Amino acid sequence: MAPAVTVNLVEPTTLPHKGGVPVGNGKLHDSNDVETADGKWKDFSFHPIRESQVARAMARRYFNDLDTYAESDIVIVGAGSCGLSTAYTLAKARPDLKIAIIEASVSPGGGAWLGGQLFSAMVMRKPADKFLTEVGVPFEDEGSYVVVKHAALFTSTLLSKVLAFPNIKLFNATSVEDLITRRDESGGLRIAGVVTNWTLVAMHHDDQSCMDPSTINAPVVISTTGHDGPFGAFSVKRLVSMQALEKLGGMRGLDMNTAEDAIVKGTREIVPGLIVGGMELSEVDGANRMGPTFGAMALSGVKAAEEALRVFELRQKQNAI
Ligand code: AHZ
Repeated sequence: MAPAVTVNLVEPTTLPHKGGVPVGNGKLHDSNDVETADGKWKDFSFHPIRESQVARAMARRYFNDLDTYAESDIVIVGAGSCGLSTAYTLAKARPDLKIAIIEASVSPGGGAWLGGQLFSAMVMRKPADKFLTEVGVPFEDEGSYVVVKHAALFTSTLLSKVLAFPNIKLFNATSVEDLITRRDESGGLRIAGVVTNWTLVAMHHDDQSCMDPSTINAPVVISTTGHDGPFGAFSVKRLVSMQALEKLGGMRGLDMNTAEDAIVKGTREIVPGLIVGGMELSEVDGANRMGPTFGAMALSGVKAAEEALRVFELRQKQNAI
């Protein structure tokens, strides 16, 4: 007969945000800790677990997060270099705000895992080095620009900081499929949240029916979905199709000097409730692309956070109804 599995139940505590679910206290057994196993791996075993504990540990937290963030303060669409820089700046400035990041891909980071082409190093022109110092990413100083030895070091460091904020939830493998809209008394359009679906579901709308989406209400949405492509420039293309923008300017050819300044300076609220940053903005303004220099993505994120906080109280009041 198989030996009975004995399960150690741990003292419940709660997650930092409201309505938290119980989590373990993280204490290890002293009998088979990794330190004491040194040289005695034959006797080593993991603490016992029942499969349902694993399933519940994941499901309970995920559904609690869906519940908690169904009303968010700010939604960031896209977790590329601009979206992650926005999230870091916002969460640090306003730990009281609930910030949801929706990322279509399983892996957050967008195009920032490589520097350019398939090269490793990431180049940022000054003064974007200030953002690297703030986040704790080491770099080589080359005078007017700095070089991070691997783009993945930038993205993994920034991502780890972003995910550590208790007021941020990243929903990856989740796509924004539409925008929630409201009309004010004079008929003006305002963005009031996002319509979401699991990306794998979103990819099968053509061959499966009855796969309606879900929603997140928020007074401010920040869209950073990159330049046009299968998933890119999502929100601004939707603004055109709902006739809230007449047309897109279309991203222009590469000019590093012009492009980076234009993206940072132009990061703004395009329609009430929707701020656009990063390369998505190049499609609205007809700005140049900059290719493999990433300073504008970091500082557009900083500007997007500033713009969001500038309009937040007003949009929150308008969104109360
Ligand atoms: O998966 C996309 C990527 O991670 C995500 N995304 C796109 N559409 C989405 C949707 N719902 C949820 N509907 C969506 N997520 O958005 C992220 C965009 O990241 P990115 O790296 O493509 O854009 P960015 O603006 O943060 O950085 C652009 C980097 C570039 S492109 C460029 C050039 O072509 O010249 N130069 C630079 C520095």
